[in-house]
Amino acid sequence: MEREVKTTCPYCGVGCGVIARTDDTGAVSVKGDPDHPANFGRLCSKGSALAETLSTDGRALHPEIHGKSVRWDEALDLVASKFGEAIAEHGPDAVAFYVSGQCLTEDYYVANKLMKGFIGSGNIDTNSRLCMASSVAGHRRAFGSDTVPGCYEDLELADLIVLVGSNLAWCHPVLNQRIQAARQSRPDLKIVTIDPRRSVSADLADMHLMIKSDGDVALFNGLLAHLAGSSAFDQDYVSAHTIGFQEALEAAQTRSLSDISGETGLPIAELLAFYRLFETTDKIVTCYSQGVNQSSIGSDKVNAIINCHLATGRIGRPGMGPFSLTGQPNAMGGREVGGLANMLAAHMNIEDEAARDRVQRFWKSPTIAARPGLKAVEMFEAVADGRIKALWIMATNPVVSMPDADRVREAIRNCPFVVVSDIQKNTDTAALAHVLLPAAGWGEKDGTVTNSERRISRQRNFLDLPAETRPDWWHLAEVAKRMGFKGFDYERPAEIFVEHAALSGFENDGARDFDIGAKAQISSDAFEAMTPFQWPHREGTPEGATRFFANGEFYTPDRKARFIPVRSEREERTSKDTPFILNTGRIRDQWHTMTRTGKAARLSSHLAEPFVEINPADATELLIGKAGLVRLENAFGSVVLRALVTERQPRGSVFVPMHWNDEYAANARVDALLAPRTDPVSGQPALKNIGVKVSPADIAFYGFAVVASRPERLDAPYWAIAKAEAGWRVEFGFDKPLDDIEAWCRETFGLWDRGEHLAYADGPRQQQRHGFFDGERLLVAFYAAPEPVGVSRDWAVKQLGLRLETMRARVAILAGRPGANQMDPGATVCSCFSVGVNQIVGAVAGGCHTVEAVGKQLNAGTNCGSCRVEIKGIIDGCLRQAAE
Ligand SMILES: Nc1nc2c(c(=O)[nH]1)N[C@H]1C(S)=C(S)[C@@H](COP(=O)(O)OP(=O)(O)OC[C@H]3O[C@@H](n4cnc5c(=O)[nH]c(N)nc54)[C@H](O)[C@@H]3O)O[C@H]1N2
Ligand SMILES: Nc1nc2c(c(=O)[nH]1)N[C@H]1C(S)=C(S)[C@@H](COP(=O)(O)OP(=O)(O)OC[C@H]3O[C@@H](n4cnc5c(=O)[nH]c(N)nc54)[C@H](O)[C@@H]3O)O[C@H]1N2
Ligand code: SF4
Ligand SMILES: [Mo]
Repeated sequence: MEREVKTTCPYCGVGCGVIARTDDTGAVSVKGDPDHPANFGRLCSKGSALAETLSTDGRALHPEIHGKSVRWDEALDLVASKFGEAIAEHGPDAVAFYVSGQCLTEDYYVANKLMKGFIGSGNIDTNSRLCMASSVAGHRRAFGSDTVPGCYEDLELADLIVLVGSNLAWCHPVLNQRIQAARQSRPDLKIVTIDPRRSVSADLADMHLMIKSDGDVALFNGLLAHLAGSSAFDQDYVSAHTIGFQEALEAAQTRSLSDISGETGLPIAELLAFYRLFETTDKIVTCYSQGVNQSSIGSDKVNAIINCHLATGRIGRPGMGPFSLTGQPNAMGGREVGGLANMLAAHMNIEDEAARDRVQRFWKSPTIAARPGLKAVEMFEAVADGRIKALWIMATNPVVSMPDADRVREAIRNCPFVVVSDIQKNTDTAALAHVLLPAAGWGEKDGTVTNSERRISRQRNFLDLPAETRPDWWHLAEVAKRMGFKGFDYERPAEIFVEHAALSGFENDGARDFDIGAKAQISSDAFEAMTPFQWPHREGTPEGATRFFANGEFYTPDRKARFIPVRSEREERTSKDTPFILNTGRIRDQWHTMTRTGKAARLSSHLAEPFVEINPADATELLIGKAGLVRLENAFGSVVLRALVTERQPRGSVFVPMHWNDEYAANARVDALLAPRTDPVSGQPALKNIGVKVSPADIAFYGFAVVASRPERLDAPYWAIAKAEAGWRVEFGFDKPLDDIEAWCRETFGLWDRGEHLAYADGPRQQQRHGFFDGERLLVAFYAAPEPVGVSRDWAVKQLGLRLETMRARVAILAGRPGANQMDPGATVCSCFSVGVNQIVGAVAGGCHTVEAVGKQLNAGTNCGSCRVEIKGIIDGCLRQAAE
């Protein structure tokens, strides 16, 4: 029977509403929920491809101990007894939980309650430490609470949006779509992007400040000094609702304009243009993300931004305010429950004795953590030096995503007892688990998440739990019960949610920002039917849009905000041996460590390989050819990646996506190169600025393969594999030519006695082409050459699914490109409709000179719209070429 369920996207912090439809055959399709106030029906490429990531390929389906399936009881008993023993022998601080902004609020709540209230340690931290900690610290320093003052509507109401260290177009695409739509109706809406590289978001901006890495404190201090003497300064607001302006101003004034120009790398004229725009526009929202947070001076960057909004009173009013964009679907929910090691619960401070007493009374718990626990980087250091005897990792993949990733891997490997709760079996982290607990994934689990604008939405299940998978809260509650703790007899998420809501309102009386007391009494049915709402939602108040701080009322003891004097300076991270700045981040169609998005062919086609973006002049100087392979290294580690030579990258700096890992590439975990260096206030690691050496990789022979089934093991100095429609595509790099390619292929691709073999070698250019067929079906095509292989990848992968009836068709595979009568779509640009660059070029040649016209003809860019900038670039390029 056909069924539609309203749920929420499990990827970014925009928190889009999704309608999942299951048809008679059980097939699932998704569309945007037109009634959800985050997206009003829109979705991005990742959201629209959700149904393609639901297969049980690679799923963890049974509890395992040392890789062997066991009964749940056995696994849970072992976890409870190992944690119990470690605590009995070494005390509660000898155990730790490392959880995730991808846990639902209910999972998170139970994890925090168990660790802080029952085990009695603060040692629960989360991947949000790598993500939101500097924002949390900045908010708490300025506002006395971790409060995001505004809401999404402000982005549409603003006249100026400043994106600081945010690639919104790729990382919060639906917010970008909302802004672009607002701009269509109000072309005066200006956008400024502040980013050391020209991201796609910078392409969309009216002004791009190509700032030096970590130049932001200088930039915003300069802005504060500028505003102080301008008409934009709001003396009334500053006097009535803040303290510390003078000290902050003095700190800001220590730099002259030319100092700021030096520290930011921006010409004075550009600085002044930005400062004047900020001065003369009233309705400003400053959005910031990881270019701000993931820095050794991240908290100061946050406060330097907030200072400018406080000084102009532009906060908490429609169209105005500082806006921290959250990364993960439930980064906010995790902060609400107190999932960070230095928080307690429900936005109460762990250092506050009265708060500890209040939470302990509420939980009726035997104990309460007396002090903050270890923050992520410290936690893995404690694992490495043996202080942590038992570690539970849930919904995060630290072997890939933590800085100093090789050392983190060793630490986990050597830890006496490691539990991993994950949905996938073979992640780089799950591979090291003593006990693997199979978790329910998106579509199977049930609970709530909170998005960037403090809106709480339901994630609902519409699929049965596969095999023995169980939700994360259940893993935790079962272990808690087995450890002898009372207060974990939950039967469903609704019971956990109402307890969390009750704690938020408990002895609150308006003293704490986070209060959803109005939901403390709701029934399971009401929870089931709950529609998205913003917090706060105090008992006895109506639901509605909420903003904070237009009239002060901050959460400090005197209810005034604090200006924070910020004096930190940008530090040079490069050296003679490591002269390049390594910057890292995200691409449009992959999510973090790819455990889900890597399953969708559509999402793997946009950028199918780990790569390093490098400026053409640097590439030339280092003798790095177009599509050559490059080694990046420093004292921490090394990686090998494909060169993407591009003007988007400034000289002296390279950009690498964070996504690739050992499941998808030989040696591309970029976090192996990152120092475990953190912001002193927030403990957030600096993931965007480290020195590296860049050189051509020692590769003498290249290969490219399309294969019908994934090879068990790949062995080459360089390989990278990506899902394709009817199989996989694999890139190779070897340090010397292969002697016997047929034998190598048979061994690598498991074609022992199978596969009719066709081969072609091009003598002078030493190109080799091999095809292996099972009747009319292509099993493997392998192309090799002494230089990067010039095969049409997108054409080649399409051949996997075809019936190659004639010998002629099979021989044509060896050509590596389509025949004269066939179209080569070229590299995918629009992943929603699988439209390639050549098709777009064709449409332009045929007279489509606007993005809309191309959309009409090919559908490209008409769904999520994330590729519209790229399409425009292709049109512009074609027209320019035609004009030259
Ligand atoms: N497609 C996709 N979307 C995602 C995610 C994903 O994995 N894939 N992950 C989600 C998560 S968890 C997060 S946290 C967000 C992150 O969202 P973003 O923060 O927007 O993404 P990043 O690419 O990490 O970094 C943003 C930009 O910061 C710039 N930057 C680097 N150093 C500096 C600096 O010193 N100053 C300034 N001003 N800018 C700098 C980088 O060049 C980069 O373009 O994305 C969320 N959305
Ligand atoms: N170099 C560099 N490193 C970075 C960053 C960067 O910009 N640059 N960004 C940092 C940031 S902001 C973030 S947020 C992190 C993200 O890094 P991670 O959290 O490590 O990345 P994910 O791939 O999202 O990991 C989620 C894991 O949970 C599993 N999973 C999915 N759903 C569920 C579920 O319902 N239950 C359970 N138990 N498991 C589930 C997935 O299979 C996967 O293994 O990376 C950080 N690391
Ligand atoms: S913007 Fe995309 S990834 Fe983010 S919540 Fe919406 S659909 Fe999901
Ligand atoms: Mo994040």
